[in-house]
Amino acid sequence: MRSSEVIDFLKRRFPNEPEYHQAVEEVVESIEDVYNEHPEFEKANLIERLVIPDKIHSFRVTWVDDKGNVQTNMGYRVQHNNAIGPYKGGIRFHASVSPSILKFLAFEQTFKNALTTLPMGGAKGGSDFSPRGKSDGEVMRFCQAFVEGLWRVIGPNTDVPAGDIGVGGREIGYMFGKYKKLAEEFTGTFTGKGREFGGSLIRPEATGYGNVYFLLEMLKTKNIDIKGKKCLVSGSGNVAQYTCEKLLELGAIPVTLSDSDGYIYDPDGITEEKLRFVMELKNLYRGRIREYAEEYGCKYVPGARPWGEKADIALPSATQNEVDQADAEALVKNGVIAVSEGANMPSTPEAIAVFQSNKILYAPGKAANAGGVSVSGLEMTQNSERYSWPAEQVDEKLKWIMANIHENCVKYGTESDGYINYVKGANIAGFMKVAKAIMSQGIL
Ligand code: NDP
Ligand code: 2IT
Repeated sequence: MRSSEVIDFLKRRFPNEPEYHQAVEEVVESIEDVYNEHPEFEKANLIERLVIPDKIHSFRVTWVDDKGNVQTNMGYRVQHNNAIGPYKGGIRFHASVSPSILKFLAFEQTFKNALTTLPMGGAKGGSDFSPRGKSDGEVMRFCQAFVEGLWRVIGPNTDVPAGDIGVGGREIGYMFGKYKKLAEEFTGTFTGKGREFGGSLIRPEATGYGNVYFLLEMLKTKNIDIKGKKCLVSGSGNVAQYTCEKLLELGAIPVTLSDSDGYIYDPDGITEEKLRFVMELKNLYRGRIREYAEEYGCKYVPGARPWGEKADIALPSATQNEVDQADAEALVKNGVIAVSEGANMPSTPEAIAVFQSNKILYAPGKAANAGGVSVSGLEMTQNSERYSWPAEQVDEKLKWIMANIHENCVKYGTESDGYINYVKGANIAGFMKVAKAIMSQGIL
């Protein structure tokens, strides 16, 4: 297998899907050598079977807005691979959602889920519906219409969706309710549910907390203390909020947050009280991050990302390709020691090359943000047991899983000069697990 040929083939066969090509290229490049040590993989054409999703469902979603107008959106579920467990992965509602974006996310999810130690395959779904500016009623009617198109292809042992951009506790509640009604059964078919109906404690916190736990493991390899470190965080949604919460608990100082309109820079640090303000602003009033600057009198930069500010650590937690080469160069120039990705594929390939050639600690999303889906996996376990575990127990398991993922990255990613290539480590560890499972199950 030659990675360049695989990418050429994908580009010819599935043109105009740049995010999908980008995600596949990163993985295929780093597994090339290991793959070629196994002639049985080539014989089974494993690579094509691994990069092309098992199934893609697409459907029209029709709903009625508050003015009585009939609206349409597209709905999708990409079921990438179920070799090691039922399909599992989030649902994204955002105007930019396309088959390319969901194919990249489902592909990444397959390897991420393999790293978690739990039995979950990879999937992703969503819609080009934008919740921005929509009323609660509109969001509910949209979610219900979306599940009408989706419900037949999901189930507790088939495919278990969860949240992602634009999908949080509110949306999961509406989707779960509709699913329960259509399927006429109460099962754990969605994760990230409300606590009252089977949601796991710590699931809302898990992605952000998990990313900080992974960061701690990376810092440990260099005997660096997180206390007092200034941190650039992007986004201001679920992942960004709980990243800040854990950073604060550990004595680090988050100084930025952002949304799709711009970023705030608070040199005094985002304190617990200010974070509560952000949570209310974003989760209840659904306002803009600009309002933080108005409330606390700090800098707001419209139409920009926070990577030019001076800090020690960066935690991109908004969206894909939000850190480009120039951003990465600015971060390195300002002395950043670690970049740990809460978002999926936030760094472009050129940005990753800058981090790695400067030998800074750099963790790709599929390792660093795996805490979210890990606690989703633990929610599935609790639902199967019809039981719920205390928060401390879930948090302990999350810490253990993040440490285990880190250990695997070190095992498969340490280079001859001692530098830990976390991209290579995560990709090889995830790939080998899925590859072995596919090979054992025959040609399907
Ligand atoms: P939310 O919808 O809660 O928050 C997303 C945040 O990112 C918002 O502040 C949003 O701003 C901003 N954002 C979204 N799209 C863009 C864009 N195109 N440009 C600039 N800013 C943007 O989502 P999450 O916090 O759940 O997800 C954030 C990232 O983390 C995503 O990459 C997701 O895939 C990843 N992730 C999420 C997990 C989870 O458990 N939720 C698990 C693992 C990864 P605005 O309000 O203006 O839209
Ligand atoms: O990207 C991700 O890992 C998620 N959005 C969470 C998926 C999940 O099933 O919890």
